[in-house]
Amino acid sequence: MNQDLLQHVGQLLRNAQHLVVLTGAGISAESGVPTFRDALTSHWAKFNPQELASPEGFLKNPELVWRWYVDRRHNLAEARPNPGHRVLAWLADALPQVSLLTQNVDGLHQAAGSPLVHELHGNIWRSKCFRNNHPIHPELAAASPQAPPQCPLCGSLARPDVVWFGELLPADVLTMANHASRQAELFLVVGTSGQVQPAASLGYEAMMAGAKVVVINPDPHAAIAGATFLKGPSGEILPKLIQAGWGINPSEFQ
Ligand code: BJW
Repeated sequence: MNQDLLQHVGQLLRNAQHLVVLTGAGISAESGVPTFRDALTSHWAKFNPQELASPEGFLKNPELVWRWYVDRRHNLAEARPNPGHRVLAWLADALPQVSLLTQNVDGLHQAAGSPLVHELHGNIWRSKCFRNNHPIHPELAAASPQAPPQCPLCGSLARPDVVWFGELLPADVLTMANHASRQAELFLVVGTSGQVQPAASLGYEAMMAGAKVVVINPDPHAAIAGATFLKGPSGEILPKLIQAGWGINPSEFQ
């Protein structure tokens, strides 16, 4: 990694009045959580997204979809935040204004101590009913690992409270994300392939409004034209940026 570039971005971070961060599955990869599109180990390398992450797929085979999410929750219960999550939580205290936008549904930013997390694609730990979005109590959801239980209020099937393909993102979260992106001075894009809309447009929106944009990802395909690209895993790069900006040893975030 180019040390001058790390120093430069570390200073940008240190001086940022309003930092906006957009995270994707890659920030949780070092916590052992599979990404969606990486070859071999990702979810979509093994499963068809239309079958598992769409309303049509759920209606076709609710048991299959429900069990996939039960398995993912089971695996996530073992996952712990990594240095990347911890750096972002630390920044919330260190800078005047930080807006954390995540596409992740895993709750690891909250587990790391980030005080306010704007979840664009929902949260896997919550369930709601398919027809009316009635909240489903976590105990009712956990008591039925093989098939979705029925909603006590309307009888429709329970589903995870996440955003599937073809569904609208929560309007309040998306409005906030658009607003923050246009106000950002510095915008970090961490661990996302940038293939899923509308989240993928936020960095461009920020750039159009005058923000400096920095992408952190091991895969150069994730680079954005006009943005600074830092190649590497976020659990390594983010602590190095704190070292460059504040002189804090990266081991503090281990
Ligand atoms: C590391 C790392 C390390 C590895 N450190 N990095 C405009 C044009 C075309 C299509 C559309 C459009 N507008 C809307 C659409 C349709 C659709 C869409 O975008 N489709 C595209 C795929 C073509 N969007 C939607 O349907 C959205 N709804 C919507 O827009 O409503 C209005 C509308 C509907 C229909 C038409 C038009 C308008 C909803 C999107 C919902 C996405 N849902 C999912 C599932 C969530 C629930 C669950 O978890 O099960 O969200 S799909 C999946 O993708 C998940 C993720 O949040 C999302 C993004 O993935 P992410 O995070 O980028 O992961 P990966 O795997 O792709 O990338 C990981 C990256 O990490 C890689 O780059 C690695 O290199 C990197 N990495 N290790 C740092 N250690």
